Amino acid sequence: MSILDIRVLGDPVLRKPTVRVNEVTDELRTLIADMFETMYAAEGIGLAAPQVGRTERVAVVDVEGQKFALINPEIVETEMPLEKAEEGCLSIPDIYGDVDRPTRVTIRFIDESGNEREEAGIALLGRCFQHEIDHLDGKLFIDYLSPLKRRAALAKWEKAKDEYPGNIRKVRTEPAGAHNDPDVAEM
Ligand code: K1U
Ligand code: ZN
Repeated sequence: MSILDIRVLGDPVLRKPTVRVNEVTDELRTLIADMFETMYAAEGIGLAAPQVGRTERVAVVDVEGQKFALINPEIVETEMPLEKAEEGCLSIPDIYGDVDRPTRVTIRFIDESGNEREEAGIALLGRCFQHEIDHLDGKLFIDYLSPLKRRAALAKWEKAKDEYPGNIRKVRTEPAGAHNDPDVAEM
């Protein structure tokens, strides 16, 4: 398995709609395994294919042990009211904003075994399903912010984006216990 580079805001791949998958192959399962590994290394709860430079309609999610590989996911039902909560994005590091989303969603997708499934998600799981499906449609959480908050988020990003040459975020793995330890050399 491999940890993949994450594409950050400014990379056109994040704005391209994805292409539906026709067949669940071993190559696709390898991509999914790599996406899970990358998501865990980056300490995220979800990751969509465009975030690793791919155009397949595929995402992975793990919210509190509820783990899903989502192939061709679609939202089939949403339940109101809207609920506001803070979101971040592995492709826009250190930028956060409140997003209103339906409280509960039902999604339909194909799993890694090729079976069609439906799952309902509330709270963080429902939010994560929506955030990842948005990625697959070229949409980012900052698109939901008010003009004022979006401008502030983009101004903050302008200052930070030079840390990511080529719009690439290298995800590092840390040996256990190395986090914030100045005596442990960076890998
Ligand atoms: O797709 C991504 O960019 C991953 C993103 C997913 C997400 C975050 C917040 C709400 C909905 C979806 C992240 O995982 S960013 C990391 C993060 O914000 C987070 C991590 C652990 C618990 C809660 C949030
Ligand atoms: Zn995101």
